Amino acid sequence: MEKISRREFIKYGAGGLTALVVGSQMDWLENTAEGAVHVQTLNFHITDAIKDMVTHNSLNPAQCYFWIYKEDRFPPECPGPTIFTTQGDVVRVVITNDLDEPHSFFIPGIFNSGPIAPGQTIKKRFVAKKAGTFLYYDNLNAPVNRVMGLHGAFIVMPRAPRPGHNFTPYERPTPQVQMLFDDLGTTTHFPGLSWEQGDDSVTPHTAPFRQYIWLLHQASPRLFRDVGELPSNRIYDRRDFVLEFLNDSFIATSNDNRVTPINDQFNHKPHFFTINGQSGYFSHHNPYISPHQRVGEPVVIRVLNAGLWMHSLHIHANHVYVIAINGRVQSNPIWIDTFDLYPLGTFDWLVPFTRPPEVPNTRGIGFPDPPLTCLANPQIQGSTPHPVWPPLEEINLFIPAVGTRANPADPNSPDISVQLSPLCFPMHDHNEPSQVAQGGNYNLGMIAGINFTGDRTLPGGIITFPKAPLEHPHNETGPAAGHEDH
Ligand SMILES: [Cu+2]
Repeated sequence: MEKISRREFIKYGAGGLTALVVGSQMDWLENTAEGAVHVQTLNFHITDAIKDMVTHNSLNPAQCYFWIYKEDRFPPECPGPTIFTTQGDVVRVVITNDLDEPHSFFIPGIFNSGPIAPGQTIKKRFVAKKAGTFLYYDNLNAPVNRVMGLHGAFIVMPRAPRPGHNFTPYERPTPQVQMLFDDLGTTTHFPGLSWEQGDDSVTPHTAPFRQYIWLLHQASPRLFRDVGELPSNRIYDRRDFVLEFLNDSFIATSNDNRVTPINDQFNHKPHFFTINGQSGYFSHHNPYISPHQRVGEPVVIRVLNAGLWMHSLHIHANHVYVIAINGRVQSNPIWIDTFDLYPLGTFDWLVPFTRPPEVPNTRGIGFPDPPLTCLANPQIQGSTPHPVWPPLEEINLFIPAVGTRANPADPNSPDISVQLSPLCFPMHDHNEPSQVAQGGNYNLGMIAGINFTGDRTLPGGIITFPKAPLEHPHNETGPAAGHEDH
């Protein structure tokens, strides 16, 4: 029987929306995974699915076949749901293998299901004995089963902070990482909140324990399809898989109708680069991927690489502290804006959410100092010299001007002005091929962002930047590539 017959169809990726909390309910759970489902047992089926990738539309079919961990309570998606738990909690798993070859569920240093035969269901329990950032994945026929999509993030929070100290993400932080978290919200360098502090008195409210998962992956539609279409008694050679994924000869894929013949075929290399299963616009604008916080609201970003390519993530607006690499809490948490991640690796970033450093302050970059004063802007009537922060001139700017119509001759056509608020900064991968999809443009690749929605460190109190009104849904301005309705 061809396994392809029972595949499920993924139309809209959830992109980090699918979070599960297992075990005891600790304080940190309250908001860290908003919308998360709280369960006592994980119910997984190992199955397959077809997914619309970022360039998919009626002119350019771009779908990809995956093997996935499908949790009973969620729609199918690659990666599997993010699982949050607390150190010491017992996690129960019920896993059924619906595919034609053995599969497994493996968390390094924590749990190994061993091979689960086709059609078999296993019931097991294990203890989440270490706090940290882990990949769960299928470690059989490595790396084929993992790269085909059988992976997800497993996050273990510590049960308590060290006595007399703030929470960190770890049971035994180094003194340096502990000091960093103790300094958040208590020093002039880091005014605002600590990591574990929320604030319900502001709108929108600020969650405690702000944390984000960036699970990186690469997808090859033709290679994954070929693996899926093998007869049920055969297993894809893992050496061939790696060689083809990394070294298949160059192919220019394009659906540009000025080129004949149109080459919309894929080779065995990856053509799609995803964060939590999303690319481009859809990851950059996903509130579960790109942090939206005010200055003074630090967040942790946990980054994992489930694929076979290395990535080098460059974040803007803030330098970040690398607080753990591959589970090792750092004794010298370096302050950087770009960091490499190799296959199966993880790192944790602390994003302090200080004032963006391009803002000129009396002492230089990033400090909560009095901002410098700029001259009057001759292009703005009535402009007078004013402090450069908060950036009122920028966030009150609309491009093009308010009242600009999509069709200038039709006063009823949509107003296409966009407010420059909140302040959005990009995160992109310096491994350049991952910036595109299908040989396409930059905005379809492995990107995310960081958004400044206000400032809680100003002498005059907390301000929240206006949210740009969405007056014109995309269907008024013509079809967008990808994710269109069928
Ligand atoms: Cu860069």
